[in-house]
Formats: sequence, C-alpha cells, structure tokens
Amino acid sequence: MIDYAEMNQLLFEGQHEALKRMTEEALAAGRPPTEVLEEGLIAGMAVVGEDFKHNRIYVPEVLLAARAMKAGMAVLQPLLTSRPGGAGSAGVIVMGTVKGDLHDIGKNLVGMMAEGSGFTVVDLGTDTSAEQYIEAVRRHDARILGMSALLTTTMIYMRTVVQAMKAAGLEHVKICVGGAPVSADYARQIGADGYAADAASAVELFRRLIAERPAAAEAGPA
Ligand code: B1M
Repeated sequence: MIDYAEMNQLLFEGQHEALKRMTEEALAAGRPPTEVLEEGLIAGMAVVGEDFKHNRIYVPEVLLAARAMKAGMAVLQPLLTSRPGGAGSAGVIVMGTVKGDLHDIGKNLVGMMAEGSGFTVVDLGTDTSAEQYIEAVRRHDARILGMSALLTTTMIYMRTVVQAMKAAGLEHVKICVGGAPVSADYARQIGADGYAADAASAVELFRRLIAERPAAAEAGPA
C-alpha cells in the first residue's frame, strides 16, 4: 500500500533519495504514473507553496523540496514521455520559462506530457528571451510556442514575446501560455492563442491548436 501522505512529507523535507525510492516503489506496486505524479509529488509541492507563501519556510527549504520533486519526476519521465508504437511526431513545440524566471518544474511536466502524446519538444530551459524563442521556432520550424511563468513580475514578458513573434512574421505559430499566475483572461489580453492550467490540459490545447491550423500554413516557410 503506497502512502502518498508519506511521499508528500518526504518532498516537503527535501529527502530526494527516499522520495525517489518511494516513487519507484509506487510504480512497482502498479500505481499509474499520473496518479503518482499528482498525489505523491504535485500535492506535496502544493503544501510547500502554501508554507512558502506564509513565510513558514524559506528559499533554501523550497530549493531542497524542488530537488526532491525533480528526483521523483526523473523516475516518472520515461513513462510519461514514451510514445506508444513509436508513432511519428505530432509537431514541434518550442517551450521555455520566460526571461527573469527560474521556475521550471511545471514547464518540464508540460514538456514530458507533450512528448508522451507524440509531440517533439524543444526545451529552452528557463530565463528565455524573445530572441531565443524566435530563433528556436525558426530553426525547428515549430508549430507551437509554449511559455511558462510563475511570477507576477515575469508573466508580463509574455506580451513582449507575443509582439516580437508578430514583428518577426511568425503569426502562424500558435502561442500557448501557462503557469500559476497566468489565466485564460490574461492569455486573451496579450494576444496568445491559448492558456492551460495544468499539463494534461496543455496537451489537449496543443492538439486542438494543431488541428485548427490553417491549411495554407502547412506548406511551411517559403
Ligand atoms: Co518560487 N515563487 N520563487 N521558487 N515558488 C512561487 C511561484 C510563489 C507563488 C511562492 C509563494 O509565495 N507562494 C512566489 C511567486 C509570487 C508572485 O509572483 N506573486 C515565488 C517567489 C516569490 C519566488 C522568489 C522571488 C523567492 C525569492 O527569491 N525571494 C524566487 C524567484 C526566482 C526567479 O525565478 N527569478 C523563487 C524561487 C524559487 C525556487 C528556485 C526556490 C523554486 C523553483 C525551483 C525550480 O523550479 N527549479 C521555487 C518554487 C519551487 C516555488 C513554488 C513553491 C512551487 C512551484 C512549482 O514547482 N509548482 C511556487 C508556489 C506555487 O506555485 N504555489 C513558488 C509545482 C508545479 C507542478 O506547478 O509550476 O504551477 P506549476 O506548473 C503547473 C501549471 O502552472 C501548468 O502546468 C504545470 C503542471 O500542472 N503550467 C503550464 C506551467 N507552465 C505551463 C505552460 C503551459 C501550460 C501550462 O503552456 C506552455
């Protein structure tokens, strides 16, 4: 019997090796990877976020919790990213956390789920500038640009990127945004094509946007 409360506590305490072990045990016991992710890892990080917000814990403790979360995610990664039947790519998504922002756990999860659903993900990491997004979109002929932001001070950079993409003539590339302070309303305000609240809805959004893409754009750049 897997005790998710114990996994949450290990994450909270930053015990990365024990959490990695328990993640492996949960999978060995037949628990679905998405359940382990949501109940064992994401639920634990939610507690960390609450305590951080109320100054009951500070950056060093959050860093340790983030390291533990990543250790658990590394165990789940092969399962979340494996493509059934080795099908071809559903399209390229360039993804990154925006300039000034170092939070990458949520963005990494979205990337893993997207890969598992058949997309090819080009991950630019964190602190990504408009120029870096544009360069990668062009180089990989991406169909979607995904931006993540976790800070109210960095989410505003998403608008800069949307405008820079237009100025660069890349209007045909769909832009998706997400992250804790971002909303559907904000996505509309800045001219993005879509917003998703979590990794599973992000993948649904990517699929929908790819399906909506006008036939003219399928020809790719001249
Ligand atoms: Co920071 N931090 N942090 N932090 N941190 C938050 C975001 C904060 C809300 C905590 C709080 O006060 N409650 C707060 C922001 C407040 C605000 O802006 N209003 C905050 C702060 C203030 C800071 C610092 C400024 C603290 C300081 O230094 N004084 C600093 C900033 C550093 C910087 O970026 N320049 C900082 C630093 C850090 C750490 C480095 C210690 C660490 C990050 C480690 C890492 O990512 N490698 C950290 C962490 C871990 C958090 C919290 C606790 C957890 C974030 C997380 O990983 N959540 C966070 C609290 C919170 O969010 N409630 C907090 C789990 C993850 C699975 O969820 O990222 O939301 P999330 O991703 C979800 C969805 O949002 C969505 O899908 C994901 C999966 O379901 N999603 C997308 C995300 N991206 C998407 C993109 C999409 C679609 C969906 O399309 C492309």
